[in-house]
Amino acid sequence: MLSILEAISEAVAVGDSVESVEHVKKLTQKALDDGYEVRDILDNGLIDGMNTIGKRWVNGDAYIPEVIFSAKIMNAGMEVIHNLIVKSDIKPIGKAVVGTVKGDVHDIGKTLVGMMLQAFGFEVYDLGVDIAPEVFVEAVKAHEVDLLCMSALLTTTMPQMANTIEAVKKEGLVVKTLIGGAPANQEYANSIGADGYAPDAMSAVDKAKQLLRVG
Ligand code: B1M
Repeated sequence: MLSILEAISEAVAVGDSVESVEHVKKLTQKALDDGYEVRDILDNGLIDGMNTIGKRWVNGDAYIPEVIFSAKIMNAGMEVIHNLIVKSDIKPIGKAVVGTVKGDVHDIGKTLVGMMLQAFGFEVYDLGVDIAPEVFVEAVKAHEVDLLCMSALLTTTMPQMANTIEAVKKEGLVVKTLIGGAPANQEYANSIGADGYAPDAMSAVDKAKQLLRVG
């Protein structure tokens, strides 16, 4: 018999109907009720399932609509976690803008980072995907945020993170920059002058708190 986390992972990876969305919501709620840590549910349940379907797609064993459907199912599970933590009434500890950089439409990891930041006490402005440097700059100014979070999933769009940091510096804005996404790493963050890098959504929360010296 599958453990609850394995069941969540499988529900995300092989989900193919509207029922799958409800199924993963129930399983996620049950895992929370059973006392599983949020990080565990994410890493060994929801994200594990997304990784499985991702690998199947890359190997030619799944089609794009299946990947997109899995993403929807994963987001449904995330919402359950998000609602629960937000209900715990944590006061905002900082303001952050999040977005996926110009030319890149991958939104799952970015959305996850935004949701987790919000869930753990940040006021979050999620700009969406394909965000140009000047749009990030305008959002930082408009919302007077402390933290600018950028996600890139393609090696070809990574340089947009550097361009955005350059644009922010050119404007003389006082804001910490945090980057992430599969092709990014600490070395790259250092090379483009980002203040921080995080490999996953939970680490992004830890890093954000560290950069802003809060929480
Ligand atoms: Co695309 N894709 N994709 N894709 N896709 C990848 C990224 C790829 C690695 C697959 C592969 O070929 N092996 C590859 C990139 C290769 C490269 O450049 N190195 C790739 C490619 C090539 C492409 C296209 C070019 C394919 C094509 O059209 N020929 C195209 C590009 C479109 C574009 O953006 N212009 C494309 C399109 C798509 C879909 C639309 C089908 C779909 C996206 C759907 C959506 O997002 N709504 C898609 C998907 C789903 C993937 C894979 C399978 C899964 C990505 C994902 O959502 N993972 C991916 C392969 C893979 O990664 N295994 C692949 C789950 C998510 C939770 O992880 O986003 O990595 P991730 O986020 C992680 C961490 O990276 C981190 O936290 C999250 C975990 O907690 N993180 C941060 C992310 N952002 C962060 C920010 C932070 C901190 C941490 O601080 C600010």
